[in-house]
Amino acid sequence: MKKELSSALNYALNKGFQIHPDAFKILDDITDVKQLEKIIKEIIQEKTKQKLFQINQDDLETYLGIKDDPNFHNELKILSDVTSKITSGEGVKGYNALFSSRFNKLKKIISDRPESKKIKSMAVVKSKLQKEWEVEKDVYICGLVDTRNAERNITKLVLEDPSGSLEGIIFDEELQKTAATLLIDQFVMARVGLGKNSGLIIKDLIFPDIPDQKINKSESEVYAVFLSDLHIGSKYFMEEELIEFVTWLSSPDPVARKVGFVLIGGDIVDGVGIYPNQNKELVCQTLEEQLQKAENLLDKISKNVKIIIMPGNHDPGRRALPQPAIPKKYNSGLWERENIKMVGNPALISLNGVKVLMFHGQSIDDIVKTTPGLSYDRPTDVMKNLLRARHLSPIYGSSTPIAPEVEDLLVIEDIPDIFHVGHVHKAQLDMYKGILLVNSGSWQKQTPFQASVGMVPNPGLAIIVNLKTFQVFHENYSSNSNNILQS
Ligand code: D5M
Ligand code: ZN
Ligand code: FE
Repeated sequence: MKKELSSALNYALNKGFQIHPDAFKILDDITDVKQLEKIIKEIIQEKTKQKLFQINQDDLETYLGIKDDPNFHNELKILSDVTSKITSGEGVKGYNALFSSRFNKLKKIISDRPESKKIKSMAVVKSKLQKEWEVEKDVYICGLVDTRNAERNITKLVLEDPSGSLEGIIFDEELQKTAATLLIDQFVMARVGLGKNSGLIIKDLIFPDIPDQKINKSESEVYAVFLSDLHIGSKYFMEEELIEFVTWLSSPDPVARKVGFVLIGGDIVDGVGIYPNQNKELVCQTLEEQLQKAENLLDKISKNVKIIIMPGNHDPGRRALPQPAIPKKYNSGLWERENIKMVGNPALISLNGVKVLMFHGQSIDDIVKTTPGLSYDRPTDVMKNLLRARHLSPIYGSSTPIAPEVEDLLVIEDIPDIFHVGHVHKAQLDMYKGILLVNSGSWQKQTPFQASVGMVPNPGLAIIVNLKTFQVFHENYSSNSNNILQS
């Protein structure tokens, strides 16, 4: 018997464990001493929890991934990826096309509502205004929000459709609160009536929103891990913790054994030249080095697990939304891996039939700036606003760059079962109309910039969802014990 094997055996015996002869044969074939010790320790740790004190062939086969669980099924489908749809439209004409595509797509979405039959164009309502139409006959208009102004005790709203724009006044207090959540350039429908002096009064605001629907679940038990904002290459990337998590993923832990998918929602690397003097905070100075490090890390994950990589604002490709997948020229290894799928931002994927909408979440920056009551501390509230607006990044011309695509690829056309966002480095969970909202936090410690603006991240949390039951788990690898998930 090899010396290492006999010491591993003694270790097991001392812990009160027996090793079955069939298990012994498998162990005898393992030549890597470190691996041998690790396997024994981890299996013992796990089986002690289960109060089972024999190591048998099955334990080793499961641990080593030799045995395939016949019920393990992890089917990945890419339902929609912007990468292939991106064109390079440019200039004002491009933006006209973008907004008209946005308007048309959202008008179609809202046409499921009965009120939509009474929608009149701005041009028609304008001509009616000139003729002083009957007050009791309210009509509906719909358009993109041009301006929103709260003045003393009224709110003024200008909406625009392809035929023109109209200003309406809101007097009702509750409705003014609803109007305060409207984002510039978002689509909304309004019930309007004629006020004094031929002005328009807005009496109701109707959002495209999410209708009641049935959520898809996986038939078999399989878990998905939600990650984002790794910032590999940054001095503040929590490399040790992420390696520890990835090691756990290949451990015999019963939850880990059922993980079939790992989703990475952007900012996988810290990038180069993203902010001033970034090079002083980088340990890998090139994109190639950063992505190589990412590849090495992901290589430790079992090839049975499907990994989806979507870019964020720190990753290479293009800055403006929608973003294509991280180009192959920076790292062909990731593109060539059988179990890795590179997608654009946003992307709609299906995991055993469960639809997941992945979006990095850059628009959150603009939304928290302009919407009263929203903050970086509650990103899932912002995510609810996006779902209500059925758009991932409504505000044009603020800090989130939007490309002049002919088709607006940021409209939420298909309703997901899970909405996965990152960017704000704050892990958080919530539900909205049956949709599970996941903000997957980060694996980067607080940066000096974040400290300077008082942003407190909760990094080092891996959110894990059982796709059969939608039960959520989390693995905590942060040094901060107060690092709890808020929901
Ligand atoms: O963004 C991480 C978080 O930090 C996100 O909530 C936005 C915020 N952030 C990042 N840069 C800025 C600037 N320049 N102003 C305001 N807020 C910022 P990340 O994409 O990981 O850098
Ligand atoms: Zn980030
Ligand atoms: Fe980001």
